[in-house]
Amino acid sequence: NSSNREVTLLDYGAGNVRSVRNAIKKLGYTIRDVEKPSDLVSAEKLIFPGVGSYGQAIRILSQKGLVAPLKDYIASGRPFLGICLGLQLLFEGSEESGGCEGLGIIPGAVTQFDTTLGLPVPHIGWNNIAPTRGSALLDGVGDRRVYFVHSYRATPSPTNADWVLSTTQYGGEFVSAVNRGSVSAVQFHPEKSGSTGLDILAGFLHPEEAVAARGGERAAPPAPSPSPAPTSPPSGPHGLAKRVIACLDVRSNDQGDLVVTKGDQYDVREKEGGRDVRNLGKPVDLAARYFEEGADEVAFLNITGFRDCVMEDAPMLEVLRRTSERVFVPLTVGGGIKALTDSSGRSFSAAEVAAEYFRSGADKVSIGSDAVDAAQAYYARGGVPDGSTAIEQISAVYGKQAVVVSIDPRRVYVTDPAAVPHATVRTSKPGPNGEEFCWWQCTVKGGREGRDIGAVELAQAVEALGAGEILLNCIDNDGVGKGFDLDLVDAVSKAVTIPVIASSGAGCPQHFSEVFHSTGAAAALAAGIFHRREVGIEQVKRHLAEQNIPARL
Ligand code: 1PR
Repeated sequence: NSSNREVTLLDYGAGNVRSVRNAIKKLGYTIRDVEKPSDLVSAEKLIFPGVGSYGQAIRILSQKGLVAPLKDYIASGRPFLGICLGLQLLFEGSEESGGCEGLGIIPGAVTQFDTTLGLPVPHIGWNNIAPTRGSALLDGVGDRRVYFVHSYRATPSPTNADWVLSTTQYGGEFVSAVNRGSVSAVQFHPEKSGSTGLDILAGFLHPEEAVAARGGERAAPPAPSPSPAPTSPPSGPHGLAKRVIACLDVRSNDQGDLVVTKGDQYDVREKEGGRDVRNLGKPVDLAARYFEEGADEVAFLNITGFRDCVMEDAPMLEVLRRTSERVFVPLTVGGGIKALTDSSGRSFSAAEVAAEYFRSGADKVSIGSDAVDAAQAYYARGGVPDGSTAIEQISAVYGKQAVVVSIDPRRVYVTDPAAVPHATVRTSKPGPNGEEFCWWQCTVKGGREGRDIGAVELAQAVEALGAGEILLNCIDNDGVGKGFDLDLVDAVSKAVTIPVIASSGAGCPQHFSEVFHSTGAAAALAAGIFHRREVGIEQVKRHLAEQNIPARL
């Protein structure tokens, strides 16, 4: 007998739904898991977060005997919410997994985003939704951005117009939410969409209360006939926001406590006194503060991760677990992600190491030193992927959107580009001896060792190996507050098609607009100015909006 604060979760075990669980709990609900087909028969409110690939989802649901009970549940008129793949599976089928049949509840097929339009695929980030009619799910929140991560999408057509609840632009219009009767589904991730996402989940879990909390009335009356589905506001090819990311460099201090620290050009020790590790606060509290202040993502970098064994790094895993209960935007964790052997001699693959972090609440892992080795080995093999690297193995299991490569480059000036084997650029800031060219040397172990590979070549290699995003630091600019290295961000973002996160050097809001105006960066990350409360995240966002740069406010 279920209380009205209980929701059933259909987690078919193909991936991590920890953040969905956390969001449901945050809204005051308890979760009952579907263990067997009869649990669907007795469910009174069902959430179906789709993870993994389309074919795999259908295969597992069939093996577990859940397809027919799920269809019966949906037909029964009891409340249903599908998330991401949980929306796509309602359609007739998908191009993904070599053309695969879906549940066939909504007319139409799911297809891949057009990769020839010059827009990065997967579609990752905060985009707009344009509701086609009123609903408890989206009323009062339809003008706010939500977080998407996907490569396939359903498109609106006259045959599914009575289902379409909102559409979104990304190189064309796709279906971002559907609803008919008590059946709803969303392509975005409400559990990662900040307070907007929690409001949307609340609109599903307790519609009456949620609508009252959002201002009492349903915002828009139901449209008489939504056919054909209307188009989103004219915002160019997409309304994807430029992301602002707060980064927490974490390490143990000399007393052994995990603290947020921050260096200047990677030196995290106080300049005076006993040269203690700088302590800027507690990781979980600071991350929660950034979530509340509007960070689009939060990143933790365990800066001594190259020394530690993740499988024994209980404090960092605990930080993630506790953070993911309070932070409802994407969480990245880096430091020490690679295949390793622990002190008892047990070996773990990179995917197993990453799995430990994903289970603890991370949405993405960031690979630093190991990516440099991987890129060098890739070029040594003549530019052929061989499946052996952490990047390849983790992206094969969790998708490329879950794999970030963090680059720690240092600027090297040259007078004659022909004299070095690296891709150089003519720099806007000539060197100390008037050198007009430079390249950026990659380093490992937090800048301690330089390697004979440039940041541009590294970025290209890791894209080929299956990384989904580049976190582009710059040792020279780190903590200096004079702005991002625009030459570097420009060179790397031109060299790859995956999103590039500009990092290191932000000192004021103008540095963010500068990097977005003059480079192809998809996101910008800062640490020191946020930790020291010199600049607020909201202040950065407002400045971007004033500069006509799309931002999630
Ligand atoms: O090599 O896979 O174990 O990963 C280690 C990770 O730790 C890498 O992502 C590497 O960038 C990071 N790291 C290692 N040493 C340091 C250090 O500072 N001594 N921090 C370090 C990197 C750079 C950014 C920083 C921005 C913005 N920190 O994270 O937050 O530069 O700072 P700012 O806004 O204050 O200028 P592996």
